[in-house]
Amino acid sequence: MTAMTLHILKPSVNNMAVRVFVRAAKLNFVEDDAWGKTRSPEFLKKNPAHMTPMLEGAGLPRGALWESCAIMAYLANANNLAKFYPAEPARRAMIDSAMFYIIGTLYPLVARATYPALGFPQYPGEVGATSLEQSHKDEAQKAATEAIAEPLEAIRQFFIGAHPFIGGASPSIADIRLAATLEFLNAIDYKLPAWASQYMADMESALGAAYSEPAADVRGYIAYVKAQKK
Ligand SMILES: N[C@@H](CCC(=O)N[C@@H](CS)C(=O)NCC(=O)O)C(=O)O
Repeated sequence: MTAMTLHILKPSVNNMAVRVFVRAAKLNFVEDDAWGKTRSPEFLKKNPAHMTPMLEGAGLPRGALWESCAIMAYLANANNLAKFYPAEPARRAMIDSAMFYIIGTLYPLVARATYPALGFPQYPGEVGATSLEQSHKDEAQKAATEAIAEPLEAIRQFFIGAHPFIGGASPSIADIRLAATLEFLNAIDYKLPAWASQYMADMESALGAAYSEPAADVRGYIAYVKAQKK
């Protein structure tokens, strides 16, 4: 089977999620580092949203697919990987619900809390992207940081419960998305609750190099950014 191409940006946790998944699932892929290319005419022709991760491969109706969770769900479906994304509708719905909650509620807070420290641009309309004084931006960043605890606890209570992972005994694509998201919190030395620190350790131990290798790119970027500030 021809290898699919995954266009990626190494410091990004949105990208890390898919990079971990394709390794954990042992899929046949090649990675293209899209650094500096996402706004090029060639890339925009394939993907007008200029977003990575972007999957390119045979069988995709428009030739390309973006959004990390959609890519993982598609690849799990296409390769019958029920271990990562259960086929039974109600169990699958829980994974979908967790992923949408992570992407729609948790990640925007993590982005507002960490992007200023990471040197990433914030989204239009957010305080951090305005010309307001720094004190307002600091206040917004603090509010976002404080708000992270609530969705995190909801995820623990509702999706993880008594099991080690959202997927139950083994990590699902929602777990991969959650763990990758939490990696960025190291940029602000966020103190995770004890259960979440244990969860992160369990994820890395369950997935091994499939997790550690892409995580090293994110961690390396965070270490670089922190070193610049010293
Ligand atoms: N919700 C998307 C977010 C993707 C995203 O924001 N990608 C950023 C990197 S973190 C990107 O590719 N930016 C390049 C650009 O916009 O030109 C996902 O989970 O895949």
